[in-house]
Amino acid sequence: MKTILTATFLTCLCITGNAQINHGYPINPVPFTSVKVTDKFWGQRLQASREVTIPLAFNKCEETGRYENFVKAAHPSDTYKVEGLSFDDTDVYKTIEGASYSLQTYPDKKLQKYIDSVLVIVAGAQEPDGYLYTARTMNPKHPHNWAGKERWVAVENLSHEFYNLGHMVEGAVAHYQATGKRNFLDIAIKNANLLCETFGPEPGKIAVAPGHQEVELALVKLYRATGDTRYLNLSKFFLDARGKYEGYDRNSKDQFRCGAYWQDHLPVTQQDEAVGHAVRAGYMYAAMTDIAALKDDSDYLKAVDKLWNNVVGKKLYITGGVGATRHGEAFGRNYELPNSTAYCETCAAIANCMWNLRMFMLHGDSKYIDILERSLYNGVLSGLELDGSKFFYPNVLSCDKGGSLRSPWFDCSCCPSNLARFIPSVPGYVYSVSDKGMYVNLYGANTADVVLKSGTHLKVVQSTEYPWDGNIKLAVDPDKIEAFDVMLRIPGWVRNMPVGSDLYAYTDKNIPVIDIYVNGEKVDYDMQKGYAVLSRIWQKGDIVEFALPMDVHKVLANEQVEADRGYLSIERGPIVYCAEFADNNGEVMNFLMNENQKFDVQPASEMFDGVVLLKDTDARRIVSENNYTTIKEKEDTLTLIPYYARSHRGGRRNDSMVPV
Ligand code: FUB
Ligand code: ZN
Repeated sequence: MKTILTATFLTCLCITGNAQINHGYPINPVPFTSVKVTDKFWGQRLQASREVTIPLAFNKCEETGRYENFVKAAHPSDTYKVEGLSFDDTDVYKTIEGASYSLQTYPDKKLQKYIDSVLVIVAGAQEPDGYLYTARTMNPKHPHNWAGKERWVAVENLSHEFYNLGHMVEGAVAHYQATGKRNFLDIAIKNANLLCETFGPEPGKIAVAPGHQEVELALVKLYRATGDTRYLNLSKFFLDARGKYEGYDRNSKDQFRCGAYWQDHLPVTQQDEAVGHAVRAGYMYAAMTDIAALKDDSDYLKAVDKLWNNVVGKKLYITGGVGATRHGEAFGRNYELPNSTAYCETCAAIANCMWNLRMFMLHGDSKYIDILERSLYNGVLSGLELDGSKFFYPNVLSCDKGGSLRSPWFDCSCCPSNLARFIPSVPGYVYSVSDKGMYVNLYGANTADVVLKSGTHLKVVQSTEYPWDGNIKLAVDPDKIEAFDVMLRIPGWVRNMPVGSDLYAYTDKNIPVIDIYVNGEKVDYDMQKGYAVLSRIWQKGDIVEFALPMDVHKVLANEQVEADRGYLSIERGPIVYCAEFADNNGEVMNFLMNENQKFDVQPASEMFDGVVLLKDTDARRIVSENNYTTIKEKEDTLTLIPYYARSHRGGRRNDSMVPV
């Protein structure tokens, strides 16, 4: 017998129009603007993002004085007390980024006008040479206490000057691509140019390693948007600068003093274990993957491969979340994956998706999309209230009775604004193209206009009830008859490979054969790197059909994960499940599980946003009787809900999250 794995619950872009942009990768995602979501699951989330999350984040920026910081910076005074966090500006930038994505699919003049008005105050805060950092500019004599006395002296520490610029650039590129207007892009370019003039390997310039990575991947985006190679070179320069700083005590056991906290303990090409702050790491690994691809750099390539193997082999939660400890918001030791104290910051799950998309674009292997999908449906969505109005910062895998509830905002609100920008970008993760043809990576009902590398346009219509049902129908309509490959991802959860490492394994070892039909006829296909490759001459009206078996899997963690010994986790399709008090007579910790346990699959369209429940009507739990003198097993029904849907029915709120 195994006991069940948690308490309150239990876990058991580039973007313009339709053009393909050269990412420097052999595989390019189909821009999200070319993919129109037609299903309920993602349709609801996109709508909530547009109607709730983005307006809420803008309101919070106003209400909490984030806009006012820009106004103050336009009229500095040594009477201003610089409050909040040194990266509060980024919530404004990230929300503009999300709103810009939203504008591309749902044009909205009022929203565009609102953003323009915000950009007026942002522009007002920029110093004449391009520097833009309200935490200093509003009161240069007494800047924020993380800012350092002078510009950039604390950039290797907590000033976040480069982190702010990174989010500014990402927001500005998105805004430019959405609107064609340069009012944000020019601000970001001016600031980025100041960096190019100030930092770099040339004599007289400063060499530093940014204390919070983000600017590196943003500079790559700016390079792609402008073609200016200075940005690409500066990105690599910042990455190469890591591991050289002498200010740390490398032997210190305190992670904040040893440089590992911000991945500055070794040159990036020598890093092979994911350590330190998980969001910093995720953004850095994403940027390293960009450099590996764009500069064709084999040292970078080897490093990201090793880091990926470490994360996926030893440091990944079953939810696709990363970051085991609140102390330093950081990765733990290998196999250190506690459940009730898991950190799993929402931003880290987002960073994990961003990194894994890039790894796929580089290698064309579905194992990266498996991680992306796992993080997306579980680690990321768990951070978001179903109606888009509240957020989790850490995402624990188990908690006490009553549990915790999502909050509308935090003192440190990185996660809400990250969700505001990430969710509208999700349709951009569905399809990709290479010289060979089209990859279908994520499943969900949508229509897409895919431009192959040959220039041929495909109208693709995907029909499915995924993630609840594995039947998938794909209409592929090329505008001319052409030979190419359609590569269908056969998820790891179908192929007995939950995560592409031995960190997790299913108790059942079945690998079902997937029959694929084109125009009603069963076709042969090759399996390559996790894709069923359909090579044929395609023509208008071709229909592909197949079914991904949605078995309920019981998952065992590697024995070395001490926290999971004796526990099972349950999943079906891409969804990780949990048990919550509300469905289980107020108690879930005492259920017993075994490897032969069977679950009924019960659609519950009335619950949450319409979910599928898993029920075992023959489950057993341990109860005590006679004032704890007798312990016995009792039959009961165990009900599981999707992990992402937990914490909607009571608990405590914690709005005061700040970095530790
Ligand atoms: O430091 C900026 C952001 O605040 C980090 O990415 C989050 O982990 C939070 O600490
Ligand atoms: Zn965050």
